Amino acid sequence: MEVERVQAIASSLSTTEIDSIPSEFIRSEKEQPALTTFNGPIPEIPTIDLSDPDQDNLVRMIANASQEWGFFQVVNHGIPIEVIKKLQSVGKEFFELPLEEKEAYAKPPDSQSLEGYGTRLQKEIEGKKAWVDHLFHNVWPPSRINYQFWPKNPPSYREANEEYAKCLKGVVDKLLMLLSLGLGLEGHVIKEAVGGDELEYLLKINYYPPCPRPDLALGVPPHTDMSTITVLVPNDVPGLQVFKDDLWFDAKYIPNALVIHIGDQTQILSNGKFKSVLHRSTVNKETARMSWPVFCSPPPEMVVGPLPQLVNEENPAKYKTKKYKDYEYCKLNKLPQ
Ligand SMILES: O=C(O)CCC(=O)C(=O)O
Repeated sequence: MEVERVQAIASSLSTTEIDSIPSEFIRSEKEQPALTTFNGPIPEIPTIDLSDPDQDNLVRMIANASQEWGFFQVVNHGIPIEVIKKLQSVGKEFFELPLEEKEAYAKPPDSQSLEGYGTRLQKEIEGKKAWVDHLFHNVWPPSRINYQFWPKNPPSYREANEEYAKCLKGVVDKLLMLLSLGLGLEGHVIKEAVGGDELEYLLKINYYPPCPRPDLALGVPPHTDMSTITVLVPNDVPGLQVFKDDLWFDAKYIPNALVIHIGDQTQILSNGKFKSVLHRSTVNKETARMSWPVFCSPPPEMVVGPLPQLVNEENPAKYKTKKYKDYEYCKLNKLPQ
């Protein structure tokens, strides 16, 4: 095993009476959620009704949210509630299996891909650990699926995930079209620039066990997503925070909404007009938090850079044009792009 699972650490602590956590999970004062979360009135983080028949209005709302926050939630997105509930229940069942059963899906030590059950994702800054375990596997396109990493238990895991992926495609296509229109381009431009129907959907399940000191630890540390967009389903335990104007704001839990993160590839394509949101997650003292982000990213060989239609002498390219796999390598290893 690469490192001890946080779920195992949490359950060993729950048998003691002491309210403490191992020091490698205690964040510096600059990062501790109790000291850095904004306490005043929270500005309205955009919630967008995706069933709005007025397309111009939708385009405007999504473009504004992507420019100002790089983050919004969508309601009336068309994915049936039962499909989302099944995705959540099979994921929860998997994380409630005994550790040894989950280890059968562990990410192989020398694997180049992110797929598998695991704990550490990126190089740790200042040696600090994140209070979270995860499972990653691709859900689309079929040619990129490796069922080796899809749990066989519960038996309905595969059906629930396939159903969700099928429904999600419609939402992602619509969002990419609206984002494209919001840049003043034809609706197909962004999707084509990130691989068209080869756009890859990587599902991650985050499992944040209850934490005796949620004031000191973080779930996922601050980061932007390297994807084009990320679509996230949370459980009902709040914890996602977004950074804006130098402050960390709690994103409120909206039942049945999908959370959308603008990722680095959209920031690059739009030459900085749309912003990739810096976000992090906090943890809860009593209850396990879970989330299901799907990172929609270009295929590894796809070359991505600022769209030529958006670059000119007054507005030169702000980012390099490079293969997505090279972008990903630098990001995961915290190397300059
Ligand atoms: O759990 C969350 O709400 C955020 C998860 C996240 O940002 C990630 O897994 O990259």
